[in-house]
Amino acid sequence: MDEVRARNGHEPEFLQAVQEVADTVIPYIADNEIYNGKNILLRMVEPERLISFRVAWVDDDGEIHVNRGYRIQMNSAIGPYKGGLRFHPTVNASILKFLAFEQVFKNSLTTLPMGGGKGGSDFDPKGKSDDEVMRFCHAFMAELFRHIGPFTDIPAGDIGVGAREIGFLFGKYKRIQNEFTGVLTGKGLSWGGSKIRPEATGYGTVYFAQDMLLTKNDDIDGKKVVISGSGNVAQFAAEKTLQLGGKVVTLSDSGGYIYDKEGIDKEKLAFVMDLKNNKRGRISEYLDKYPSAEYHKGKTPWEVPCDIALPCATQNELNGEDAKTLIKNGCICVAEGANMPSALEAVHTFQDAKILFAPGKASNAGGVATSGLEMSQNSLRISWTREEVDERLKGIMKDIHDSCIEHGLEEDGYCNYVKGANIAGFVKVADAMLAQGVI
Ligand code: NDP
Ligand code: 2IT
Repeated sequence: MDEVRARNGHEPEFLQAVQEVADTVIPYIADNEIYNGKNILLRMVEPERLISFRVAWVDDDGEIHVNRGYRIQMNSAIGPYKGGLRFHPTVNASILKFLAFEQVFKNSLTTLPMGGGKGGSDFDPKGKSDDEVMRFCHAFMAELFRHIGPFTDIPAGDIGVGAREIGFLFGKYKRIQNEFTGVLTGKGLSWGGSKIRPEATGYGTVYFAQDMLLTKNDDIDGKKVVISGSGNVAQFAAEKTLQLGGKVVTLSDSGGYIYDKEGIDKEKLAFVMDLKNNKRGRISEYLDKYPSAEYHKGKTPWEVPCDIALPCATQNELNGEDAKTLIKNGCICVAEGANMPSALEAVHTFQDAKILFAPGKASNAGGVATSGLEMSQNSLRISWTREEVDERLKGIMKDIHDSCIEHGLEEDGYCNYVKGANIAGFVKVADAMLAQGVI
């Protein structure tokens, strides 16, 4: 860690992600001779390639803007780089390096042959017209195209990058390369996309929560569920929770959260999806339609009593105090839909209380796993049915859960899913790196 800190001291999110892995993987390396003296973890924390580039574009008033674009190609030991693109004003090298680092372990856990990468820009899509978003995406791809390809690096969506942005990015790539290939995932169904990919991260998170609860002979039916975020992951986590008989009482965005004690049912969720995806509105507008709900401006939903918490917005959105409040109010299970939403102190608080806690790299892996299934379908030039993709997704989430149990079960029977996910993810990548020599 000293060497990692010395080299990356100005990157707090990246150091946090590395620390969490180091805490569990270093003891494992010490116990397993084949990894000794090979400096594998030190190699894994250095990106294979870090690309940063200018993105200049013109707004609707003819004004020129400059944003910074990135692609971090972290590790390709077990497959081509794979991971999302994030468009958000907070994007910087630290955030993308933490996401790319997590992605390496997550992709390894999926059982599919994918390396890890992440990219994006400090561009803010909020308040921009469709034409402005298109011009930005085209300008972004005008540079990114030379660094990616269906056998090299396959980007997808993340915060601020959904179906609309993937369409513009794909169109530009195809135009420049004169090639129709599966270079991006999250594509539309009529041009190479996979069924269930939009749903996959949220559904997978809930399948994982269900697998965890099953170890206690319990399930989601009848449980009160608090969800943060109201974007892609939150929406489909809510949908699957409802299908399994759970009661969703909160959703949020960066402005605050809504609390609907009667429950956000199917009809109310359809309203939220239209509000966020088509009208690009704010979650506070939920009250215009459902005035009996409460809006808590500037707050996160962790103060609402619940059985299950699904943080699905962004990194470090749940701190140590929030974790204590959740436990005090009876929460028994936390599955992360977002990447690193729980601060380290919160993770330790959950683990000390011995409640079920799944880190994002395990519980939100259904998104990238289904991206892997989209790549397979593109290579085969066929498309599987909804049922077929959903069954595979369920199977992958169960396999990830089994891997966590295999490496994370402690003597008293408590499963440390963080340890399990880190070690299981590490072993596959480390073995490939050993086989490939000093690279
Ligand atoms: P979206 O852009 O669809 O939605 C993001 C949601 O999180 C919005 O409700 C947004 O609110 C909220 N949010 C974003 N930044 C902040 C912030 N700083 N504070 C509070 N709320 C915030 O993104 P996704 O749903 O795709 O992504 C959510 C999380 O899930 C991210 O951590 C992402 O990395 C992770 N993830 C996504 C996957 C995918 O397939 N899409 C796969 C695996 C993980 P607002 O509108 O106000 O910004
Ligand atoms: O964090 C993630 O796993 C994603 N944003 C999805 C990546 C992908 O390639 O589907």
